[in-house]
Amino acid sequence: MNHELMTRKRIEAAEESAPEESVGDAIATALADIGVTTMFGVISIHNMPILDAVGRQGRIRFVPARGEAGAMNMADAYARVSRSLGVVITSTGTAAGNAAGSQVEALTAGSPVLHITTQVDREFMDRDRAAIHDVPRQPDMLKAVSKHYLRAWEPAGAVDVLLEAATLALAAPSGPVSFEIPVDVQRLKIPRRKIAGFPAIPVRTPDASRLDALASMEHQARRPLLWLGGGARGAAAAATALVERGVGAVTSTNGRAVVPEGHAYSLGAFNMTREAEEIYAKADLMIVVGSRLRGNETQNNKMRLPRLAQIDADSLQAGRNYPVELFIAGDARLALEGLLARLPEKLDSDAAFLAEIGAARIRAEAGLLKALGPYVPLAEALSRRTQSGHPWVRDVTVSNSTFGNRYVRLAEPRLGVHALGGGIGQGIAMGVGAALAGVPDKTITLLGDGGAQLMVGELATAVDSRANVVFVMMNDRGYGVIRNIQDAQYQGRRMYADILTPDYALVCQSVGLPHKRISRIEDFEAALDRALATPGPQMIEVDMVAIGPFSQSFAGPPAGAAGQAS
Ligand SMILES: Cc1ncc(C[n+]2csc(CCOP(=O)(O)OP(=O)(O)O)c2C)c(N)n1
Repeated sequence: MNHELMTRKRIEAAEESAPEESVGDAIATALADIGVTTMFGVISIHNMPILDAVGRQGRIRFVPARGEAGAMNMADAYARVSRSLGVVITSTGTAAGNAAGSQVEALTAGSPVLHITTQVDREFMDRDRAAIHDVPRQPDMLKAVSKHYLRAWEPAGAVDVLLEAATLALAAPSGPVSFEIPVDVQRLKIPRRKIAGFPAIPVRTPDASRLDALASMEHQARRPLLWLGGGARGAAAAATALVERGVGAVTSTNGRAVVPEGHAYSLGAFNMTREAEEIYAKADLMIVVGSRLRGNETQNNKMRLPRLAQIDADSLQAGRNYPVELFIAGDARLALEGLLARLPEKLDSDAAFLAEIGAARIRAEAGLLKALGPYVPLAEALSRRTQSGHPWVRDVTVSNSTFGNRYVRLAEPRLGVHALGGGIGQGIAMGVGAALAGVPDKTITLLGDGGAQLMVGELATAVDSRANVVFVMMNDRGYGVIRNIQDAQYQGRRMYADILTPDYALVCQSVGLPHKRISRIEDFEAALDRALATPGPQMIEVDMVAIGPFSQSFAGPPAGAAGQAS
């Protein structure tokens, strides 16, 4: 060991046993103490007291993303797949702003993400004094994309504010929480302290008399259905038990696999098909659990649904999109367990109705396959693999809107990650975050060539972090869905959709990412198996120009329901 290194080690050892430590060190310690093992972000002058401590302490794996948008997507996907807190750290100003678009997605999906961001020194903060990296109304920006926003004003309270932010992110309805800490606060000293694990997360217990009322509605119903959303992800066992007793099920895209996707009494996520509408027309009760009944899954709330009861952890969501006869505020799992306790082992449901549900799903699946044309073997190969437990991450691309979102089966709800808010370009980073979330099976990530261009830099992060992910890029050279919408609604005027697409073989080569281009669909399955069997990131590029179009073109959601169907 050379002299300089020995001196540094001695100083570090002395600092570690000192009764005081910097707030930056205390933040790093507290995160590790509450169980954070991985965090994502970009280092910068305003967060270096924290990240230097993270590095020195060596208790948390820090994944350096190439941009804050990617870092946020990584933390979001990590949170969804690990079912724990995702942590991202950014710098103040532009850096926090870069994360904002991806934080919209975390907010939409209700992901428990802790966004640690910073501020200029307190004497310049909020005053428009033109400090470097300053944005005078940063809190307004953060509040707009956060479930909650908290600032650590003083060193003495910094760790407690951090713990509160982490707790708020996880408490249902979960969501991203921004924690802002000025850089001068990070440098100040506070007494050393040890945190004994994660603070208790408050759980909202549903009201017993309301559950009685729901049980009596259920008793009267002969053709009951559950509509399960992302908020029901933690209630899979209770939801499945209800289905076993004779309640049919349908899920939102974010609630997929809350009930096993191939269950005979489940429509899966085929929730807006003609077959589904026929089932809704026959049902005499629908219990909506943890779902927003989103516009792109209900024809902008025009789709006819039966008599509704609703369970949600957020009482502000009561009847927001459809009028409901009964609303129960509370935790989804506790509410469904409470309902099970009030119902007989076997419900007196109409057996013919239940049988029709599975049959309707099979018809809907067959209809979907017909629309895929040459891509049927690809969809089938992916579905065969994902069913065994691979995380299935998808960007907004035609292949997801058609088959990825509903046909390719999930083994568990947490294994499905997609851009719920419809924003393109988040798939590469989400694939990295999902791959680092501790699932042994390799992550499979579906990309479009247009969206991928927003985040090519994160391919370097995938390689650097040795993320165990296969990227499947559906390359139709341009914005396919936009072209389809232009054909359907704008007399084929191809404005701004035929963009230059990089040569992804060269892009991959430049960062050392193994790449395989497929020009014949029959080569896909073997390439997928090879990529799954080889550790580390891999890219399979599907040349859609060579293989040809889908047999039915997908032109987005029905006109009037703005945005890309997801
Ligand atoms: C952040 C964001 N910007 C713009 C859009 C509009 N948009 C929706 S799909 C799309 C094209 C995506 O192209 P690609 O990734 O190649 O997938 P494809 O449609 O070809 O399947 C665009 C620009 C969007 N949804 N999100």
